Amino acid sequence: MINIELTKDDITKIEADAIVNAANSSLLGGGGVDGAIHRAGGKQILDECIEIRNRQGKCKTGEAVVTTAGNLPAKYVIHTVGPVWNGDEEKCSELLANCYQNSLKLAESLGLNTIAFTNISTGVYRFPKELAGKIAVKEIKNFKSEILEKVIFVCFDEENEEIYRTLLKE
Ligand code: AR6
Repeated sequence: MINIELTKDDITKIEADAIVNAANSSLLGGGGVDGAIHRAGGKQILDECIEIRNRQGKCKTGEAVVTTAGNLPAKYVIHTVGPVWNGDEEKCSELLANCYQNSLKLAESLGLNTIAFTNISTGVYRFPKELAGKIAVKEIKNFKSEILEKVIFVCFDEENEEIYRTLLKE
């Protein structure tokens, strides 16, 4: 079973095998956590994102790609593209679940033991935080792995931290 931890922190400081970035489909960076990761990780991350774009085109919503973590303490950055909340609960929930599943599968295919997630889509993309938290926790709990040992939920704001604290007690 995967061990789940919760912390309130800046994900760029986390020492995990992989940290998961809430990117956009351009893969070319942006604001929020994406901006923070590219700023702290350095140009190598963007260079690899550009290589991926040249190879496969844009990253679709719900999918995930991996790059080096550059100057960050993590080994890899997994970039996933969350859905922009548009009120279609069923479709948005499915796409957000795909983000978690595809990131976990990618980490497993690389033989990684620890992975740290941001609260994907709950910033600029306006996904309701409570529902996003429920989906995140459910997807981790349902993921069966012989390789992954630990998932860290890295919350940046108090509201998300409180939501996850409650969800993880259940
Ligand atoms: N460490 C951990 N979490 C953070 C950090 C950080 N340093 N900074 C922000 N968060 P957002 P989205 C939290 O907006 O909603 C970007 O421009 C934040 O509190 O970063 O998926 C991309 O390029 C929130 O809970 O991502 C896309 O265009 C969570 O990270 C778009 O934003 C996600 O907020 C993606 O929007």
